[in-house]
Amino acid sequence: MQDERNLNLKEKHNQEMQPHPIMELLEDYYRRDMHYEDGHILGSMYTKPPDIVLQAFFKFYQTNLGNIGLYPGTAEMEREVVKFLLRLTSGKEDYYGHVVSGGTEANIIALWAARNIGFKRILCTMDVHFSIKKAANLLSLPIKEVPMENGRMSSVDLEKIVEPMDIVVATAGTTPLGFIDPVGEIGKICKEHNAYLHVDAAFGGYVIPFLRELGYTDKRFGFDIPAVRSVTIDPHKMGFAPYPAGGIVSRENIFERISVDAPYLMEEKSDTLLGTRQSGSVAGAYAAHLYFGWEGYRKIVKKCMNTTHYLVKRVSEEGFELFAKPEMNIVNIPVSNTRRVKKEMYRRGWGISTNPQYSTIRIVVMPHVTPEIIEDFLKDLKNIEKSYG
Ligand code: 0PR
Repeated sequence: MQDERNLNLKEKHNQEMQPHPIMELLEDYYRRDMHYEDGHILGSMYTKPPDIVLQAFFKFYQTNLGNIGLYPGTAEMEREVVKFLLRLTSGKEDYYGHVVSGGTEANIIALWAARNIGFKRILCTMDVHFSIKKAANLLSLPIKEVPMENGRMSSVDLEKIVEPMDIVVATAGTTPLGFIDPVGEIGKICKEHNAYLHVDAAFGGYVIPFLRELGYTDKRFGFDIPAVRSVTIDPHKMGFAPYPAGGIVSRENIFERISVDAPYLMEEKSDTLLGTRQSGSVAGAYAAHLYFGWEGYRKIVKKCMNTTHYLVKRVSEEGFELFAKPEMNIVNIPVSNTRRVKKEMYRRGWGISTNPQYSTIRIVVMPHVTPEIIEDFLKDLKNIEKSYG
């Protein structure tokens, strides 16, 4: 009897200790992926969130703000997250916003609402994120490219091109270079010509306010510029929230412009693009805001900028050029052949992205990109570039 009980306990223990066969199978797949913890992903605007943030995510991972009436608690957290986004974008507490699946959905919602208000054509630069092109295609809106000056939208050219009822998309923290379009000047032009101004600050929204406080810039990008009507700002980039957490905030209620009736739901309407919305990430974003706080985000931006400057210094010491002086924590290094370097670096375990239009590789200096990682990376990059002379 005693023996039998011991055996059962032992079996139970074994079961607890042994990974489930399904997990063993998944482990194989997991091993083939890259992981932020390894520090070798250098081309993404994401980093592993702190444990408490992941706990928050898993506590709420079955909530679905697509049926908001069932989840008043999560809905209130969404409002708290939006309040923080409004603080980052110099908005007022009674402005509008949603946590959505990412910058792509946020940009689509803004342009969808603008089109429904009556705006007719998109003006943006070549460096705008490709989600704007998706939105234009979905919404059957024509796009016209505004030339750039030093990698930023040229307000002189914008002034020549813009027409009433255009939608101007300015980017605060461009995907390829991390540059800030001159949103203040663009705003004046939009006001004069009755154009809608949307700002894509998906990445820069959690960076620029702190760059300002740290004295790196005096640029503005948010609602303190009167023409700005909506801003994309993503918690799952420099907000360190888990995917999927994009953000869209607006001065007027743009959401009622895209709202549809959903009579079978508790709240009987839907005013984002998606139906079901993974809302664990709303709790994740809220937890990240509580965990870091304003001061915490400023410290991280400071750390990322210090590492950015370290990278810039080491790049030139190692005999590489720098494509342009970084405006935030994105650095571009010219290479001989972007596609080959990306492939060769991947073979050596690095996840980098490239800007073929500038013949550069692009490093997003997230907190997991440390000086030690930079040293290893430069060693490999040097070897690859040397081997191709
Ligand atoms: N706006 C800007 C300025 C962006 O840089 C991005 C994405 C978006 C909008 C779209 O955001 P979602 O991807 O959330 O829809 N930029 C990221 C980047 O280039 C996308 C990304 C993320 C790419 C992780 C690769 C990756 O591994 O880093």
